[in-house]
Amino acid sequence: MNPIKTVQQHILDEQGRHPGVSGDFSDLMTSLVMAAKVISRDVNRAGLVKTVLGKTDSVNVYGETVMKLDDFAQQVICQALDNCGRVCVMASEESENIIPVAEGSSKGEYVALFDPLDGSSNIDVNTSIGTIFSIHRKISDGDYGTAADCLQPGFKQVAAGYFIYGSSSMLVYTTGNGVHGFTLDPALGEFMLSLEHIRTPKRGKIYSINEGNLTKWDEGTRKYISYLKEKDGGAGRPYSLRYIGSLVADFHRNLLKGGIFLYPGPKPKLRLLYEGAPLAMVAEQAGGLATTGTERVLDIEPMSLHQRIPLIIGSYDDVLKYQEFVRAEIP
Ligand code: AFP
Repeated sequence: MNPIKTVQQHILDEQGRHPGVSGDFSDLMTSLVMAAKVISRDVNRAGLVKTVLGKTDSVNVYGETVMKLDDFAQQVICQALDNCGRVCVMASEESENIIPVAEGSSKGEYVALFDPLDGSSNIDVNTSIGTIFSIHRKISDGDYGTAADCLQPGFKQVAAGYFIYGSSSMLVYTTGNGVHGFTLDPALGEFMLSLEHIRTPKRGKIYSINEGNLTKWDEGTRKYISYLKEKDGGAGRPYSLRYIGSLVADFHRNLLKGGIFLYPGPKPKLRLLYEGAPLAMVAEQAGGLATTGTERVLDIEPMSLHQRIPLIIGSYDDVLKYQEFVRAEIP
């Protein structure tokens, strides 16, 4: 049985053990957790409170219609992090430019990047969605953070993780000292430790990819997916296909059960800063891998706030095997 521990207690314990984790970081996480509780409450009420369902009139930087809950989640997170005073700058999948901290907020030493509501096209159909976050240290001089603070490679992340709003709401996060899961107890209103030191199976039996894009995939991906479908009992094939279309939900299932998630090139969709890098840190800390096919995701030097990358992430042996297929196609 897991010890009875709230996420705040866990963060404080980590702070004692881990020299990279400070009291300021605990404050930041406490604010993020508070924001997630508010978002979780409204996601759970979405079917009842029609005002939070549906679309707004605005379009985000990718030309997608912004859902009302996306707007709401973005505002809640920005306010919570502004108020905590530990963040110098923010960036979000839903905002074209960096988000400066509000005037009057004190200027913290951390940088917060987030996808406020990943999988938002699933909001109206009661499917699990989530918030993904990535925390860096400020590297620029001066009081306020800059774009350079946001454009740091994933291996420099101080912490990363996600909240999933599903049959229950969970937080899964890492500060580089393993991956830990917390389940929101609705009666206590607290995220309670439920999965300590999550390890993802070295190899899975699940693959997750949008097969409708088959004609757009590179040759290596096409051959790899055909390989997974071949019957070979000894090697555990064929694999099962599971694809929700909500990255947090697909990633979370594969993290716990083992498997591989793929959103390959040559026209990638997922964003490095808000999806790829944070989930790559979680995957690696749980014993898995994340690659573009040719490059470790955590090593990529970001060029822009909304850079997209091919993302292949999951169980160690499965991702290695995928890379073999991709490399075989490189002349
Ligand atoms: P939305 O946030 O617009 O629903 O997009 C979700 C997402 O970014 C990610 O969560 C999914 O894994 C991926 O897109 C699904 O994309 P496809 O619909 O192209 O398969």
